Amino acid sequence: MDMTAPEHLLRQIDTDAQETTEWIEALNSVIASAGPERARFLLSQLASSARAAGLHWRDARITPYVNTIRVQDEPPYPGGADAIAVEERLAGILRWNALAMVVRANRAYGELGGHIASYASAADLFEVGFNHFFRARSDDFAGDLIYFQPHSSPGIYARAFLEGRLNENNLAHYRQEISAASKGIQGLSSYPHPWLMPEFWQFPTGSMGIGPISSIYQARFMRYLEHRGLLATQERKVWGVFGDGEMDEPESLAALSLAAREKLDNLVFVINCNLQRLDGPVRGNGHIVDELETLFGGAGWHVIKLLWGSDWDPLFARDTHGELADALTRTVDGQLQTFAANDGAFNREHFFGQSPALKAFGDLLTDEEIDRLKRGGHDLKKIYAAYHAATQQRGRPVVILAQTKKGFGMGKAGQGRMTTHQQKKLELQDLIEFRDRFQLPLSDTQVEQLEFYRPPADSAEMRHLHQRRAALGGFVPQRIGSSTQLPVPALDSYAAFALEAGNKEMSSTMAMVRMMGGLLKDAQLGKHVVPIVADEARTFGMANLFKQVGIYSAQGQLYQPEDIGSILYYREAKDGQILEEGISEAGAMSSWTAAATSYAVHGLPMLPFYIYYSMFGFQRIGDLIWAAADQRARGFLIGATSGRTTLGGEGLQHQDGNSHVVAATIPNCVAYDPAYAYELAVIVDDGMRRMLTQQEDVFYYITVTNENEAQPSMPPDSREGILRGLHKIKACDQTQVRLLGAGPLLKEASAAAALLQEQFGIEAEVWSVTSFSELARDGIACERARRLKQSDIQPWITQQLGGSTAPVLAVSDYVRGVSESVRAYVPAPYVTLGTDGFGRSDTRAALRDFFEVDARWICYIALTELYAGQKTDAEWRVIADRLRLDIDKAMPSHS
Ligand SMILES: Cc1ncc(C[n+]2csc(CCOP(=O)(O)OP(=O)(O)O)c2C)c(N)n1
Repeated sequence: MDMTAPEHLLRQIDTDAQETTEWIEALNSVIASAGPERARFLLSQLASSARAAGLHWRDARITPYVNTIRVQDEPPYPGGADAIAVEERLAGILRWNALAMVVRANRAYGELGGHIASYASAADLFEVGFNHFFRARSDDFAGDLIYFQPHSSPGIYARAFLEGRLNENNLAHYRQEISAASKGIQGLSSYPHPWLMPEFWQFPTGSMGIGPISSIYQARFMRYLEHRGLLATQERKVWGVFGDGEMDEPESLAALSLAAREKLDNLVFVINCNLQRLDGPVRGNGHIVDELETLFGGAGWHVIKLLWGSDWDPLFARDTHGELADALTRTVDGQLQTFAANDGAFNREHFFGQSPALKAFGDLLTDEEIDRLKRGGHDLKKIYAAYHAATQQRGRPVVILAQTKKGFGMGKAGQGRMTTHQQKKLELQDLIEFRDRFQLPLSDTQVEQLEFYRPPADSAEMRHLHQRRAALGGFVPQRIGSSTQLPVPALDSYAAFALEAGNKEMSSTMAMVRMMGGLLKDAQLGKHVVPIVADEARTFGMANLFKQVGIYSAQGQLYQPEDIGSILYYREAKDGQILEEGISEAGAMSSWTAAATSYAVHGLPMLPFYIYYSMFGFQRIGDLIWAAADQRARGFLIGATSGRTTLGGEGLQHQDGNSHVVAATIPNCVAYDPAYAYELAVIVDDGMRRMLTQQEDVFYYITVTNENEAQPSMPPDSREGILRGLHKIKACDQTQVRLLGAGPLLKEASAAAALLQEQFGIEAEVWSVTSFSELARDGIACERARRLKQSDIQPWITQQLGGSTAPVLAVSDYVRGVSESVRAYVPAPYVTLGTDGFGRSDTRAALRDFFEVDARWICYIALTELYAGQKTDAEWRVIADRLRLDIDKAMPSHS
């Protein structure tokens, strides 16, 4: 095996040691006599001279593989050695209970899964947070926000058990939420899910990468609220504890520069660098810590490397020639993992045995001591020093790169093993060794039975735990869901133009933006509205809002905008209301989530409207939307420029015919595809009432388009139908066919009805479908209730279309799957038309012909339904010619 470290880990050769020493001594004397500021100045001068001389020198951004915080700079540990000893015992107990929870569940039901090794490695990082830093929400403080590494959740439950917030029954029902509920017990969700444990978890992090990006935008949103004078953030911190493997997710790193640019010193990342992910090492042939140091440092974060425990300090103190630091710098992560998986004797031979100088270090320790040498992330004192430094940092976010051992304490069964991530069963001997390792007061029988252990109430551990949490304001995590209601303005105060449109031409996007403008002006609600865009405000005609409410910028506006004279000028302001996120849908969505959950996280309800290209929503950032749903978000997602044939010109990657399929799969997402401005107004009004007044944990997805339409006024008695998904807009005496049109294609359905009447003498009713998904949900619920003998109520769509047996033809600008979803509830022959296939660039007329959804195609298909088997092929060709249709063309989804 070639164990040579890669080039970048090798030390550069020193060709003149004496000269090097002179330079270093000169620098040291400047630091001693003139202070660090002067030393930094001189170094900058040297760097610029080097540049001027063409040396192309640049700081490598990687510091040696040792701790950033020097021993002499470590603060004393609160409570001293006694507190450390108690907290170490607590961490051992928590590790045991977390392990027992997972192993028990899997003994009973091998399929349940769960993780032991991740929390085993993270326990000390969490404990220092819980005992000294994570402040709870209390009467006078709104609390720190903590994003927990998802698969460490057993440890968080274990702690809540000691705290008395969960009982043995809860722990015994880890990952058995349904069977627990049937016994009247709260089961424990696999990962942090506010939907499933709404009084416990605040932030869903189970899908890796979502936690990091969400926490950054949360910290930024707190600044936004503060700068707008809506919330005093009281130096509250956002803590994110994440895995080193998780950092490979693009979302994890996507917003690092935003955090630094916005100087988010209210944000601390703790990255648990146990050097392993699920399959194996994160960077077997390098150092993940170095890589992250470069990335975070380069983005402008303050980086704290927390690599080695206090028992290494005496060794480093003797390392005057840097041999030990060098050896650690040279040892790649794959090898560090092997060292973690093996005992003191192995480490003596393979690490300290590398050179006589290293051997001398090894000789200072017994095998047992070598075995117990701690990594920084397992040393409470070192962790405390890092966290303390992080909370003192001003002007920059902080990342702590904490080196740990995966499966810490799991001995041969798991520590540092390749397979440790998925280990959920342990042999009795391994369990006994674990007990001994953490000196747990459990008998062999108790160990075998995997008994949970809670020390007596008057024990030092329990007193300490409660006293520390009391000092920090209570327990975390904890979610408080209820919120103050916000008054919803009367509909005609901001949407009269839509309700009484009188056939004025406008697009639904225009109507949406105008309503938002009105809501922003509302005396009470206005300041709670959060318009969010990802560099498309002008596309949606929102430029007028720039001036009206300003674009949020923590720095205000440090330049004179080019268009200052214009009434729509690009106005950035510290108290600006629009969140302009640049070209980052993931960032904009994270901001939306922060705003949409502010009611619970900050006790301050906000009403976000994120307006975006509908194609770049569910399809691109669907997982962030799913997480927002889990987090019980309340707000509006506005899918603009929607409809595969309605967004002319833009082509295959822009034209959305899919988003309503995905929206329908999210249980608390209420989705609409309205045609008219008045429908939109009714929907927005209803959404606000449900979310802000009735406090329902739902959010709205509404598609709007950029096609100008003659907007009719609202017909009387149409409100219920609009909200339930279907209402009639053109009746006839003796209908022969019913045409259902959704969103922008309602117009084509209406035109088809006219064609049928004028050219074929056929009477056609026209219906507007505002939401296939609401109709389908209602259908599913009614059908189930009927089958289970719970109720006989018919679905809304069945009731509405039940008065006739005339065929029904539905058309939408989405794939047929959307309109097909209601087939079972249509009490007549049912035909669907949709836009299955790839979009392409052309005019709306050409696209609607291509996808066979324009008035002529609707007319032709309706005739084929009405006259099935009654005409010859030749006669159909005549009809097609009359309608100028090419019935020999290829299927759109195949071309
Ligand atoms: C988006 C996503 N992909 C994959 C997973 C499955 N998964 C859960 S934990 C894990 C490994 C995590 O490794 P790391 O972040 O290093 O954390 P550790 O457990 O080592 O502390 C994986 C792949 C997931 N939860 N989310």
